Amino acid sequence: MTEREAMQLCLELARRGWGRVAPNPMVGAVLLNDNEVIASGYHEEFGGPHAEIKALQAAADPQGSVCVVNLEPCTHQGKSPPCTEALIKVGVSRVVVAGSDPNPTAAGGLRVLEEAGIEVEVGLMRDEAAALNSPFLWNQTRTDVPFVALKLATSVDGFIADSDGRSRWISGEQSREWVQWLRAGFDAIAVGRQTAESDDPELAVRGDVVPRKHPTRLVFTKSGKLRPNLRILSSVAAAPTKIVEVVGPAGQRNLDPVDGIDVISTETLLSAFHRLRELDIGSVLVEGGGRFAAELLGLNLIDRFYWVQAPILLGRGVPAFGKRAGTALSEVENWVVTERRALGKDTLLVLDRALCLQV
Ligand code: AOF
Ligand code: ZN
Repeated sequence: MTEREAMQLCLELARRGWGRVAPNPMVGAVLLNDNEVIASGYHEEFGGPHAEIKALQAAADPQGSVCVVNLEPCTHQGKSPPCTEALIKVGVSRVVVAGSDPNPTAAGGLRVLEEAGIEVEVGLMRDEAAALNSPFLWNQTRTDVPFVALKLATSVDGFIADSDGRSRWISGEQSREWVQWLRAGFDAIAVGRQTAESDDPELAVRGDVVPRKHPTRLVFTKSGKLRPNLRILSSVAAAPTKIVEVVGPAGQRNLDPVDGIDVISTETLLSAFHRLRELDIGSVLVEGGGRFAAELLGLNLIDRFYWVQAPILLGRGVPAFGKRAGTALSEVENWVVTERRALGKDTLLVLDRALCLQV
């Protein structure tokens, strides 16, 4: 196996930490000896051993091997001793990393390794590794708003619901299963009032990945009104739930209190996202609807799209994005395709804002 293939394997292993390691990054490590994999490991649980330690523990004789890992090994005494120390102690000959660690507490590993006489290479599959850990990287530098991803399932002609407002089911079964996996990795899942009322989703996580913490369910409302018998509001024991009421400059609160549900009242939608970040919500998955999505886009708050395209044409219906200001083609922002694959009969496209990948 080449070092590049080993890095690819690191990313696949790292991804197994989805839903379990946040706010830590997802990290995988592979030890190579003469281009043969002698051991591998990944960061499995928040607070648990780091990827390099798991790989070293799994190796019979790691001395002289090459350690391939998608994040700079840490230097800090955290919940476990520093990975750099462990790598130096067993005498690995070379360390290949995808990108450096922007967390000031853990950073500096590459220099420490070099000073110990270990050959170091940085940058192999940097973009792929950055895309994997965008929410982590975002939260290291941006402490004002969470990382926000928008998930949308549309017809080929760009509708999220038919002309009667029905959206069940545009996407196929496999896509819906994948959404369960996706939700598990976010701190919060959000919908606008209209979607909460027309789809009445529970926003639960019922997939194979049991999240370390169930994502907080968020319903955004501007009018302050919310039908009281919604499934989200009547299943508050199932998951943390908050209503975000954007009250505007007049500041009038309209919402009747609902048992077991926190209400966040803010003047603007942007200040609501500031408030969420203050509450330690570092990543939000927005699941609709079109108007809410358009508003978030208008505020430049969306960092990632998960777009599921179903092979159907509706002709008329609810557009994926409500009214937005136009942009000339010459001035348009280019998004980076970080994933493109089939989900059964549907097609998944993941787009990241270019700035999220600059690390
Ligand atoms: C690594 N390998 O597998 C991971 C690293 O709280 P701790 O002690 O687990 O440290 C968490 C920090 O360590 C995290 O914020 C990030 O900077 C780094 N993560 N480093 O060498 C790993 N998960
Ligand atoms: Zn470490």
